[in-house]
Amino acid sequence: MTARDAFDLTVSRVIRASRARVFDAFVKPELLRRWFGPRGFTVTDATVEARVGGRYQLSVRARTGETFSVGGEYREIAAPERLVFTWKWANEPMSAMGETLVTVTLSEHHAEHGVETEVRLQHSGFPAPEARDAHSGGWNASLNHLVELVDPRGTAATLALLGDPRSSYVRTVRMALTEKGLAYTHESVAPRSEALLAINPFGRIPAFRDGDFALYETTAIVRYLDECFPGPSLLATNARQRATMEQWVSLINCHGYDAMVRRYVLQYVFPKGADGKPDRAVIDAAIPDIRAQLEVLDRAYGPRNVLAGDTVTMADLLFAPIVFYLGMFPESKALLAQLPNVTRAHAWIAARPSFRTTMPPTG
Ligand SMILES: N[C@@H](CCC(=O)N[C@@H](CS)C(=O)NCC(=O)O)C(=O)O
Repeated sequence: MTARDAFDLTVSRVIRASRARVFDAFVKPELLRRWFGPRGFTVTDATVEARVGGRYQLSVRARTGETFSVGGEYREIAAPERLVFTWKWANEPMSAMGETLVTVTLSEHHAEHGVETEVRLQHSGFPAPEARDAHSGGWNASLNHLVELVDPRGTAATLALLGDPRSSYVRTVRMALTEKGLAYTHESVAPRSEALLAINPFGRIPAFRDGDFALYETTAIVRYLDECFPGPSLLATNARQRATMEQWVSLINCHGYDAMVRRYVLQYVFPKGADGKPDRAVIDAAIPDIRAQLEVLDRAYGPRNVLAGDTVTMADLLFAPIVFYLGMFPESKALLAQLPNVTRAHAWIAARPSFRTTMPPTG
């Protein structure tokens, strides 16, 4: 490998769309506006003069309000297979790296499901490996966006959830995806399966992919979805409401899941006691903890149906799948019958499409 090779970046994707459609997305400003930039960024300006020697300029705004502009000149335009343009940032410190070159090559194949295009994007001439690496995330994230724009499956072409649908944590993420109105693919895989371990070395479900980007831990996934996609916010908006949401998220993750699911529900679902029966001692020890937690949550709800703020948040999405299971087993069912606020709030969230369409298989 030469020193020069080390400073080039190559990113590729196979997209279920024709080459002409993908090519258009690179040169038509109305399309560029819809995919250019990482998740959570908005294109504020896309000016394109698509001819050799013509110039382009793209500006994006981050959620923080910071804006970044990049521009350059077209060196080659061979529709629909090759596009070469220069690339120079207007903002410090990126502008210091000078002018680099982007070469996009598109090749079309006919696959079983229809036509597909392989996009190969080479960004070359970086003065240092750090500059090259700084562009990898941005291009990969932008190409995820591009896939969603041109692939008829939309976000389901990039967003994939892995995990057994009976898991309460998997259901939390499914509910979040539904609340945000996002299409996704769902692969029902068991904890510690090979597919799972490829993303999460701890083998727990759920795991998640957004194109090349892989993630695990439920709250991290929900936060990512919330930050990167439009749709209603699942994280309460003002400081006190958000902190209250965090309090319940933390309580459910650190104590609630342990008592209600691990030490109780799972004793019924995967009995480990004598004669293949639930272990009575484990269940009896969990009940007082569950009662104490549910009583606190019942008071927290008061007359409201959500745990923080005025709308559904990640705290409700974590709790609802657990309450669903508590309603199935005798001791917790009896406890819920004494807790009118938890019961009412659960009935409210259970009527939402995000809950109804994510029912786990029973049995
Ligand atoms: N902290 C993790 C917990 C995930 C978790 O415990 N998932 C359960 C299923 S609900 C699991 O994978 N259990 C199998 C195991 O612990 O080996 C998250 O928030 O995603």
